[in-house]
Amino acid sequence: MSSVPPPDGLLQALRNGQRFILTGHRRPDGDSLGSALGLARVLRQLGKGAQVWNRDEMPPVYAAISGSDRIHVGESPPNGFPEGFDYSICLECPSLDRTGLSEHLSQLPIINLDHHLGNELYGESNWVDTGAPALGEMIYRLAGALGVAVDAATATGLYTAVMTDTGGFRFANTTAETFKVAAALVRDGARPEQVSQWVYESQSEATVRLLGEMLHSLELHHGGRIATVALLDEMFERAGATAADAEDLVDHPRSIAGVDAVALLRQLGPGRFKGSLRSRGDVDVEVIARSYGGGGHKNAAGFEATGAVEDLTAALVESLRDALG
Ligand SMILES: [Mn+2]
Repeated sequence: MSSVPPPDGLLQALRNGQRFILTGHRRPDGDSLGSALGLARVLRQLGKGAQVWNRDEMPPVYAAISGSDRIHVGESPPNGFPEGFDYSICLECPSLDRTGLSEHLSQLPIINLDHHLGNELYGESNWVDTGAPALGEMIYRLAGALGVAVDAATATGLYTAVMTDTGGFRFANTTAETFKVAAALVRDGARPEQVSQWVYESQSEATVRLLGEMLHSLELHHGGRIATVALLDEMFERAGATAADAEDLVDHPRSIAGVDAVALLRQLGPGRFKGSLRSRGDVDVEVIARSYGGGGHKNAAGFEATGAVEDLTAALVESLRDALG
């Protein structure tokens, strides 16, 4: 797929502006953080001021990326905003409200940089390349277009972005072009073993113990195509874990050969559960989540429900069986 080059208007805005505020989406991920911190460094190399501002705290695994300790976090603006800034740069946000900071950011002209389908082109300047595996890859090209040589710290941020958005170079968005960019970033100083250790091997002990608890509850249904798991209050207690430690555990049962759909019920209180559904390919779990008043995407959705865990599980297995056909 041929890539969309950065538009002239964007390059002009970045050259003309002196101080930039950069923000990503709520619940920041590796691509939004690595791209924002990378672009901030590129802008500083051009002699500009750049401040990253996110509505939500980042996951601690990204704390080692250079500059992450200087991100301004929360709803209230950093010092000097908006009068001391020329542009708001929104990264990885298909719509402005995904920042959680729309009212503040729209006080300045907006630059919109993204690779998601359905971007609403809400900026004064928009650069959206849906063929890019990660925004970090676009930022690398942008640095080149601005004539900035990427240093090791910048390369590390952008490598983190590309690695996480491709699931460690495993997802369908991983192309020959992705490896070319990754090779360039490694040449510029990113260290693959270091970044993968930060992202994939820096879990809390409580998370791994909670995984063990969850796997004890694993049951397979419908000829092994549906997996159900539960996380009950006593499991959190035994593992010494909190809700934050449970974040990505639902993805584990999907790694079983033959499993096409997963349901996790996580206890929120007496008789109250958060349901998380995951699926592969055409199996639509968003419809099921919506029937419980929740929502999400086709292959990843969630909801809240009350009842006994056994009854809720049985009902979900039935719905998933229908969805699988
Ligand atoms: Mn992304």
